[in-house]
Amino acid sequence: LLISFRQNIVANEFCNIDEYEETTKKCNVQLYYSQNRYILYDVNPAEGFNLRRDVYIRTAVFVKNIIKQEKSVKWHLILPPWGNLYHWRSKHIGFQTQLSWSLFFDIPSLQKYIPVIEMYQFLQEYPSENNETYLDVVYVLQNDEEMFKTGKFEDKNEIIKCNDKALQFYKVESEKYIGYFWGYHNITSKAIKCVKFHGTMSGLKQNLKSNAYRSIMFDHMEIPLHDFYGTIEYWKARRSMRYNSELYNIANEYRKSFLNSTNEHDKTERPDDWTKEKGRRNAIGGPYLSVHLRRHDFLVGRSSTVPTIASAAFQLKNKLDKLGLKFLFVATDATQEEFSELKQYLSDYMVLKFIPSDYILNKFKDGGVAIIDQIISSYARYFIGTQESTFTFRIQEDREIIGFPTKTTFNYLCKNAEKCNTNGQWKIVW
Ligand code: GFB
Repeated sequence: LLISFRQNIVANEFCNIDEYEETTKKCNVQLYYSQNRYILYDVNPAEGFNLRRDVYIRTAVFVKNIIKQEKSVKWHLILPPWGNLYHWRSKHIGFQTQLSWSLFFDIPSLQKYIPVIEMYQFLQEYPSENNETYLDVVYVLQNDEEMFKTGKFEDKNEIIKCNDKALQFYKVESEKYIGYFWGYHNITSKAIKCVKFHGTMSGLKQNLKSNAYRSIMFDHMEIPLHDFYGTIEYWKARRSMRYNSELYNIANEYRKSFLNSTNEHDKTERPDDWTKEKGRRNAIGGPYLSVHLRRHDFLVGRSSTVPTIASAAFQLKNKLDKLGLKFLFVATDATQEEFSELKQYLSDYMVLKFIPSDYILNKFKDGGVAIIDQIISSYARYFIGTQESTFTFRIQEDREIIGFPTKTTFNYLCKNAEKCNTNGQWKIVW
């Protein structure tokens, strides 16, 4: 049946021009009897943890739409292992590569939004040949530099000749390309296609070709934008990103022990199941102010908005006094010297930061410690963030979900103590 069908399809609806082979006059597609289809993706190596979390949301909403539109096959999204991130600098805990999503997130919660699978599970269930997993195709998405030069932007999804020198994938034999593939040496691809892309996620639908490909990978998935940012669907995907329950437990223990904060007291109790959670604005939060004090590369890259430690201390002191609070929780990537300097300026207050035990750091790595900082910050009575930091944005989203009044959330440190122009308020939609 497969053979006769393949012979009969010549440049018909199943056969796109790039799959039609002139020599054989046949369509170079394979039909699969299994209904499972797998979407994989990776992100530009330079991007940080919290932008990657946003790329997941874009992709998850895309997959949700595909599932609704194409019901004849079973779509799965493969969670790209975490690793090699520029900001994950703790050296003594070994390599921070190929970390599974379950270390940071609650997989059953993610699965209540779309069918997701960890990479190691995909490698177990996907057919392999000689212990090698062959993806059917990798689309390497690229920005259209011309549009950035001219400033004329229009949607584009065009297969172009790959610039082999810039390409991170190498042909080793016919229908076999090797590349980084999250550090897995046993993953290869049968085809690599370079795509000049501009537009939103839904523009990728035409690349899926579920009748031809069973596994489709998109590299540089940060390039397609949200179809609609901040919609109910966006927030559903965001709400499904509950953290690993152990990270909540560590953060809750810290809140209770050092900040006199519990969910019962603070009116921040939530159902275990995110789909049962309802919109509200009456969360009170623990009796502390929290700040995300972003330093490090922001001191150079964002010098026009990042305050000095002295100025940050001044702004925080004002707010602590206004709110009548004595406790300040600091989430920060500041050096110990910078933190000590801040404490000196604020010696009349209890200034705290979370210091992980060796056990916690070894187990949950820099990514897990960052999430613990984010959780503690998200339960504070009042939060002040750093402008333009995606780390701050994720805390604000968590506070929106928990149910705080917006005025306690969308606040930023300014370069100087005067009021400054800050980003918009991305309020939750239920
Ligand atoms: O997550 P991220 O992309 O947020 O990068 P931005 C910041 C990383 O630094 C976090 C660490 O993922 C953490 O590893 N970090 C920052 C922190 N603040 C804290 C904190 O309060 N606590 C802990 N534990 N860790 C992006 C950069 O940063 O900004 C890009 O990733 C680029 O490279 C862009 O520079 C402008 O959005 O703040």
